[in-house]
Amino acid sequence: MQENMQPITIKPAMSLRGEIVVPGDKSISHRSIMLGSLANGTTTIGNFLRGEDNFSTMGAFRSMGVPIEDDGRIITVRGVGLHGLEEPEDVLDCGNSGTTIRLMSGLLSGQSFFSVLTGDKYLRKRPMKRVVEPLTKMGARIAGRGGGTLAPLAITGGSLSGIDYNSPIASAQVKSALMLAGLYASGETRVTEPSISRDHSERMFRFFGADLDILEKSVVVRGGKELKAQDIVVPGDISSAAFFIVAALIMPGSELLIKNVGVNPTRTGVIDILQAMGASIILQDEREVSGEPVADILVRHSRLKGIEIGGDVVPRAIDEFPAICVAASVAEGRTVIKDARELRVKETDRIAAIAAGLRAVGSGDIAENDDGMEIEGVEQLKGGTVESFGDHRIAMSLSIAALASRAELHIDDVSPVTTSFPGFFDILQKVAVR
Ligand code: SPQ
Repeated sequence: MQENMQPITIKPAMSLRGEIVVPGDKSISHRSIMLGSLANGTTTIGNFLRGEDNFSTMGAFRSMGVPIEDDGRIITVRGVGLHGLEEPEDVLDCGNSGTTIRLMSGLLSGQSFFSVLTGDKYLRKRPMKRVVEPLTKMGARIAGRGGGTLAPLAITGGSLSGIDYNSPIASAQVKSALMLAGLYASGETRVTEPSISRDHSERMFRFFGADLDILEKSVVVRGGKELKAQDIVVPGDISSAAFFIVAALIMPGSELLIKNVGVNPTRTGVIDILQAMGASIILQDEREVSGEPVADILVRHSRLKGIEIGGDVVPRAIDEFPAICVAASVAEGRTVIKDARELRVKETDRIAAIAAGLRAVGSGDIAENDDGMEIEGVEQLKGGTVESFGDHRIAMSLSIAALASRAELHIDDVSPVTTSFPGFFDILQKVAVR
């Protein structure tokens, strides 16, 4: 076994019952540190996600001279203004976080100093050309392994010019990298996507007073306008809630209330997909917090059926596919997932990883395609031994599959769970009825 691996054995449960709160949204937590650092004045962040990925972002800004304090409840960011970042003394370590490295590459391209971004062995395999190429068109000077396509990325900051970029993929990371570069560019920076990806950057740019237009599938940023510090409360992460939503749906007798979850329409694809499969999911007390829609989510056990999933809903549910695949593995009939090639370039190849995991626990027939997969549902999974492939979402998806299995399940390593969901196993323990 490798050092620091954390194996676990999970026993089946009868149902999930009770009320839970999931930690703050990972995407919004990243962006709150970034914009808080670039703003003038003091930003406070409540319900910040204290996950490894967000600590990577926090560490990077601290290394560039931004005072960031954490009193255990509120994060206080003493913004240094658009032009107040300092050259970091060392390489910036983004750990496992694609969001950190890609968004930072946009931001750092517009600074007046040199910086290097790197990450763990998984991040160093993930494609960076998607940000390096358009940033280079804006005038950025970025060198990296593989001809500038892989981290480490070395960035010589300088002056940038706005571009009109048609992104070939729906990616919030590409869009946000260009938006951050756009804050420093002359003229307008326009990004258009084939379908809309999560719009947390757009919402937060507006919240901090940036000069931007939000159009249907495009965003336009005009640089130079100073940002104003804000008090932010981060909603619960729907991507974290998704594991418990699926677990409650597939275990007879379950009824679970998940309080305070972000239900931004660019993130609720998982709810739409599961409802189309027959899920009982009800949004209660819908409200708005810090420019983001929030609700409580009531989930009851439901008999699910296989469906076809593809098109615009895919980017709206991209991180929830491992959990959706678990739901599909016990649904009646066949589920077909298309247009989801992006799953192949996440923390791991999530199509291959979840297919391997589900096969190992006795799923029905699974066919892997280039851009998705087909899953034949079975009555019940069997349990067994599986691998997480170093991916937090694979580890948590297989953990919920374990609850609904006939026999116990061994997972080789659940240490990656702290990337996005510290406390996951405590909550699981609290609501699982055995
Ligand atoms: O940050 P990272 O490692 O890329 O995290 C993931 C995840 O599962 O937590 C993807 F692996 O979420 C991305 C998401 O898939 C977070 C994100 C964001 O905050 O902007 C956008 C999505 O990625 P992309 O590539 O579609 O832009």
